[in-house]
Amino acid sequence: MSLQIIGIPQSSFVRVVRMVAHEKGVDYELMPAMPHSDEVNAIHPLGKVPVMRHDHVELAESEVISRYIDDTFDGPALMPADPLAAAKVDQWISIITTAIDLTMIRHYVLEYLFNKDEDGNVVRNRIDDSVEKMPAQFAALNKAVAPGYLGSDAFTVADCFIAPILAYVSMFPEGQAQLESSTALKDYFARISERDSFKVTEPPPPPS
Ligand SMILES: N[C@@H](CCC(=O)N[C@@H](CS)C(=O)NCC(=O)O)C(=O)O
Repeated sequence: MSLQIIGIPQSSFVRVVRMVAHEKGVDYELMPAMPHSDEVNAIHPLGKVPVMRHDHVELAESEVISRYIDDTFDGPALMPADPLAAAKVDQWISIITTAIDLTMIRHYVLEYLFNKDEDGNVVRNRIDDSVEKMPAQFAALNKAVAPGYLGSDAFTVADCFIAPILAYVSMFPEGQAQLESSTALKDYFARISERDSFKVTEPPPPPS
C-alpha cells in the first residue's frame, strides 16, 4: 500500500508531514479527514490530525510520522547524521510543538479565524496575550536561522515544522509586523516559500 496521510490540508501539522513527504520525494495519498472523524479516531487516541497509514503501519503525531517517513524511505536525509546536530534540530521541533504552535496558531490564528463574539467581532483577550509573547519567539527564531536553516546549516524536519506556522501567522497584522521586523527570519521564510514542498502543500484559503 502507498503512504496515506490522513487529515485536513488546512491543518498546519498536516502540512508539516506533507512537506516531509515531498522533500523525500515520496508519493502519498492525501485523505482529507477532520479531527475526531472515524478515520482519525481509529489511529490517534485523541482524534488529532495528521495520522498516517503505510502497509500494516498506522501512526499518529506529526513528529513521529515525519521521523517514520524520513527513516523509512529513500531520498535526502531530513535529520543530521551527527547526534549533536540532530539534537539541536530536535530542540527546535520541541520548542515549536510545545510553545510556538500554541502562541502563533492555537491562541492567535485560530482565534482570529474562529472565535467571534455575537456581533461577529474578533475576541481580543487571547490574541493580545499571544501578541505579548510573540516578540520573544520571533527574536529566538530570527537568531536560530543564522546557520541558513532552523538550528542547522541544512534543510531538516524542523524547517517543515516552522514553515506552515510562519505562513499562517503572517496572514494577520501583528504576526506580519513581527515577521517584517525579523530580517533574517523574513529572508529565511522567503527562501523556504520557494521550495516545491511548500508550494504544493499550500492549503485552501481560510474562511474570511
Ligand atoms: N501533537 C499533535 C498535534 C496535532 C494537532 O493539534 N492537530 C490539530 C489540527 S492542526 C487537531 O487535530 N486539533 C483537534 C484537537 O486538538 O482536538 C501533532 O503533532 O500531530
